Amino acid sequence: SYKFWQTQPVPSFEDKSPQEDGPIKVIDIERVSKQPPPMVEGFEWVTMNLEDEKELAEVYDLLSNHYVEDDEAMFRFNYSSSFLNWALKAPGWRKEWHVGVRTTQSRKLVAFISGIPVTLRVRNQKINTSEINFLCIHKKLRSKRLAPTLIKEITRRCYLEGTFQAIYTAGVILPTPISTCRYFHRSLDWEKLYDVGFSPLPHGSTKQRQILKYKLPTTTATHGLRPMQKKDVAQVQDLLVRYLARTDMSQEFSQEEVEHWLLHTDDSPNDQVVWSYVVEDPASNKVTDFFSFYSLESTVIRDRANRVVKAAYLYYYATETAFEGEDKKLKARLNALMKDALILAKKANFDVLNALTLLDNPLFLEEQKFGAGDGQLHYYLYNYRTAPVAGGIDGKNQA
Ligand code: YNC
Ligand code: MG
Repeated sequence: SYKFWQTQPVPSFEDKSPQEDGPIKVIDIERVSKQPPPMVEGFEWVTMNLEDEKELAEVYDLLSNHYVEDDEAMFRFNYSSSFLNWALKAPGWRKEWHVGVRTTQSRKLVAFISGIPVTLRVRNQKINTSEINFLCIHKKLRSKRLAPTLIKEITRRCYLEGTFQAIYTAGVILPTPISTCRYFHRSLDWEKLYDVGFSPLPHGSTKQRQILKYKLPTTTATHGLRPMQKKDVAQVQDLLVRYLARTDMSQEFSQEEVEHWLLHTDDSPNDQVVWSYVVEDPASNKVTDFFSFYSLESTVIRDRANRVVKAAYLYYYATETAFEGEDKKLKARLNALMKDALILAKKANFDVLNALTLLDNPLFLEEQKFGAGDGQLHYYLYNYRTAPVAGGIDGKNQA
């Protein structure tokens, strides 16, 4: 019955599509509490300092043991420390939006929630938002209404900085999704996925036939395809912003953000988070296309051998063919690019490439042998009313 959510500035399930887009509630900063809400006896609020390796490792440990699992509790996301560095220290990040809860006695981190600043475009409006992610409560503290307290505290901290809207995703249904995507999976190492229980053997098929089905060429086919470099940032940003403008809702990227999200490198090169490639026309030196994917492993929970599923997630991409107004040409180009993305992900040793039903993905999912998963991802806005949207958002907030 959504005891907490019905008190929040979000549309209820019954609400009609609004006449006009805009905030649900006007916030007066003067009236926002300067104090956090009371914490349960024995626990305290903390601001995490993720520049400190030890504190980053504490967030990593909490999430790797207690974050999102599938419905059967077979797999759990294992966001790496370099992923957290990437996702939580995006341009404009604030330490106050990395909120933790510790036990007073032992100082153990038992809960976390985060936000990063994002300029969101909803149709033709640009909104200053906080992207909320990594809400996590230790398994022993579940169902004690701690989640609403964490949400209220991150809300207070956003309001204090003059950010009155937020975007977030969840696998669960809350009032009220503005968009819903489905997960699709493309096997790269079918046998491994079968062995760990991720992929079933379809009725009437054989292991050999499944392996053959997903076999890929060893080299890419697109002329002019190469890893993205810093010199490409301006062209990629221009292409991406134009490409995303075709959707109802997307992040509005600055050049600094494109560099961060597509070219991030961490101290340890073994922990690469994001892979980005461009297609450069050799005649004009123009970047005509790009695509990217990021790495997010899942722990196989009850596996004796402690294996992980090495998953790549399709991230942003764009192509000039999108502006030529020929659907067939766009479809063919995207299929060529995505086939190369699969080849490169396979080369980088990933077991599977995952994608959501957003952007132009429906144009290639089937042809590239992606299969529908059981997971859904619902998108939400906090304190903003708008009609349902077709998404151009990235789904990086996996849940
Ligand atoms: C969820 N995922 O409905 P009602 S996604 C939001 N997002 O409230 P309790 C959630 N709300 O129904 P538990 C939620 N899941 O009574 C549950 N809720 O109104 C609501 N799992 O609280 C739920 N991470 O503390 C109910 O539940 C209330 O102990 C119940 O804690 C929940 O990061 C949770 O899936 C999810 O760690 C923390 O189960 C816990 O079960 C857990 O009794 C594993 O809570 C990890 C997991 C969630 C990943 C994510 C996005 C979070 C968005 C939060 C909303 C942000 C709003 C915008 C704020 C900024 C505003 C500005 C400006
Ligand atoms: Mg709780």
